[in-house]
Amino acid sequence: MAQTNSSPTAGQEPLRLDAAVIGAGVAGLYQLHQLRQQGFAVRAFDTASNVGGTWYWNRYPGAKFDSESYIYQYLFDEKLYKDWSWSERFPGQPEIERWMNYIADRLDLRKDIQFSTTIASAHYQEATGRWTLTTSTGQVIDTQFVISCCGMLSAPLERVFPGQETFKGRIFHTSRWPKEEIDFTGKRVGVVGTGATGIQVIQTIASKVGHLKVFVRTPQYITPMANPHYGEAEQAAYKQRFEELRQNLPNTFSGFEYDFENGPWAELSPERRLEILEANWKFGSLKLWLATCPELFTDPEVSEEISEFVRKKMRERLKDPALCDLLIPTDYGYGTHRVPLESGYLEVYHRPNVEAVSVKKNPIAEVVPQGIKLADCTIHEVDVLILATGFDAGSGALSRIDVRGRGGRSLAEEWRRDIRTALGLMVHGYPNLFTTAAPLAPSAALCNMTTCLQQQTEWITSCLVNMRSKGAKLMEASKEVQDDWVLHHDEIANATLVTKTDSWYMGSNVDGKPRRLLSYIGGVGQYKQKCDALTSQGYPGFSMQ
Ligand code: NA7
Repeated sequence: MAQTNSSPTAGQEPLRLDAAVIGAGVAGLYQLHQLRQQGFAVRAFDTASNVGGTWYWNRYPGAKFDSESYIYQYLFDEKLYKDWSWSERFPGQPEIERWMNYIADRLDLRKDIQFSTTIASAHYQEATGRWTLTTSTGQVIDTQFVISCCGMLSAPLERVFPGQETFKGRIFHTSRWPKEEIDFTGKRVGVVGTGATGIQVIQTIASKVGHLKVFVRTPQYITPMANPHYGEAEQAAYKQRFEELRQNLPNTFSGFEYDFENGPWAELSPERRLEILEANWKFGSLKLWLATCPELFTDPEVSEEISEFVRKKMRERLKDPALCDLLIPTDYGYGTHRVPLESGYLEVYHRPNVEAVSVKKNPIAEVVPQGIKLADCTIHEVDVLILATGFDAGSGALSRIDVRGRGGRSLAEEWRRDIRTALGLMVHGYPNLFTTAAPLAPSAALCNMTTCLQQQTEWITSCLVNMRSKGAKLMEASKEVQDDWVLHHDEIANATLVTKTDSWYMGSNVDGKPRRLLSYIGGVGQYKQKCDALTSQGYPGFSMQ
């Protein structure tokens, strides 16, 4: 195996690898571990100075899981699972980052990770059938396989408004939050964005700032988080379920522990429906969204019924009619984009130091030195500006690398025209490039990420091992298999209400991004079956030579 922990400089001989893994988050760490176990010369690269991926970068106040902690863990090793104990059901970023460090240390992964290294380009070489990767400092890597583990929410939308550079206070994007403590005492703070991130920030800092202005464009349906503390008894209880979780999670609709179990919604009495909705609401997780009934995603009447259930809950908490108008969605259905969990988010707006500013009809025009200027020229003065403005999701991370496949074709250019993949695992024209959390797989959005990333990285490992046993050097998705997958994906996606709503799920948050549901919505279990069938049938539609 190659020694991969030397410190690189430009001008050195290219580093020769079997596999280069881009990213040292949930997918990258496990991919590295698996390939190393299989005896491949592999190194992971990450821009960050430490492991964690999403959980390294998103260290903004209040960042936490929306997945239950005990299902976000890896399930490939019982002892690794059970030797870690969570302090609560939905812990915060510091604890999650500690867990990722625990994984890196326990599996002794650091010696094969090159931190503070950005892969700037990845070019396929027709002559050798290998890839040349170049880092932003000029280091060259010559590798047979490239495995993208760079995450589906890792390309932040940071330059959102003209004039940001003129702002005289500090400006933060949530996913590039500094490591040092930020003191908000007495400060006038503006937050743009009320997605899952904005909500976590807002509910966390409201009591710490002098004055908070939240600029609201699209209101969100919320679901309250029930977040009990875990002592030894609770930890022992969930650990006991290891085998059950390991068996079940990969076969559910969304990779969570719950699944649809109520039967056809239309056959339930109104009383029974309400009972289910109340129980799922009280459960305090994403269950209301992901396991009430599949009709929520496809049937406008069911969608409206459940949306109205949530609106009523929100109205009960938001006493002021003006706030109800501003903060309760009416023009799209519950769960047609990501549902955020919250803890006291709505009540924040009752605080005297918090103000919601609607920017729907009067949008933000620019950032000026003293704050935010709206289209009607009103200026909202703030000392600190927090942009919780989201990501170029799914395709963004890979598109920001200059990826060139056969004949110099550019992945970024192709995806600017149309985002197509073969099961979100490969792209036609880019042999030996494997992708995780890429478009058109459940891991692009609709999944408990660790469930899906384990499944994808295991599929990739098994593929590489299969190739090696056959003496094959090159694998590529045919155009036909990719076209078939896109067709299948679109058929399922277009039958849902998700495709009728604007959000990062549809790419509509990025100007000019092709509109397509980023995530496969046929279900995590069904997706796994399709991937497993490819393996067992010898990868039909993929060339292996
Ligand atoms: P999201 O969900 O994409 O949210 C971004 C927010 O920023 C959303 O409220 C946007 O409003 C708002 N936004 C973006 N640009 C503007 C402008 N120009 N003016 C006003 N408001 C704007 O990102 P998050 O980081 O919250 O969450 C991403 C995922 O991370 C989340 O779904 C979880 O899976 C984890 P809009 O809705 O576009 O009107």
